[in-house]
Amino acid sequence: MITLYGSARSSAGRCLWTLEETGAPYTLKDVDMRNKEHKSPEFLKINPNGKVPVIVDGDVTLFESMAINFYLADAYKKELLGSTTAERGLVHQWSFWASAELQDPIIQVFIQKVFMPDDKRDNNVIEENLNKLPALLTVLNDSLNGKIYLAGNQFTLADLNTATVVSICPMIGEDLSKYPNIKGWMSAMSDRPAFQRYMNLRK
Ligand SMILES: N[C@@H](CCC(=O)N[C@@H](CS)C(=O)NCC(=O)O)C(=O)O
Repeated sequence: MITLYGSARSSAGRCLWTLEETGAPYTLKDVDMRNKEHKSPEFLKINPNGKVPVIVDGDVTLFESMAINFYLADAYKKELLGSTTAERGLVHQWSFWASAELQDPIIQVFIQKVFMPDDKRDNNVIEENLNKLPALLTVLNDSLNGKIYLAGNQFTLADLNTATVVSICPMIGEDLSKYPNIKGWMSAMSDRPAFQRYMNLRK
């Protein structure tokens, strides 16, 4: 049985969505971050970084949400990895792009707008990072031209790993209606039963 440590509202969310897509049985173990459970000696044994998510699956213990997703797909639903070498290349490309390029500016704005008290909020950080988004979102929007999925003709981790980052945009006030292909693609993502089950766990 797989155990996923973390809450649906954290980076563990993308692993939860992947688990729901695979259909593999799992247990979700909430980590009480307010009480610093993620820094406890017990937790540090499974992730010395003191962060969620972590999965334990038999002898396998893994941290880093994207790596966990690749492991889950490889172990439980290989279609999510793409069906040809070229598709697998694209799945890696979009997953690395989402985590290395798109995620940071979005998270920087999210931290300032959602977590920072009014008197500590740095509007320069917000502006600087919001300014990075049009170029990035245009790349994604243009890449989706005439396409349903980011890699090949089926849903893969390219879509899931990228969509989990894009899904933060409305929470930081980034208007996606300027990007019709992204809007349509996100709407197809949210129609997926596994996505809906994951969203129910966020409530
Ligand atoms: N790159 C990591 C990021 C994990 C991460 O930053 N998790 C946050 C919650 S969303 C966390 O545990 N933060 C606690 C801390 O930094 O002390 C991943 O994708 O798994």
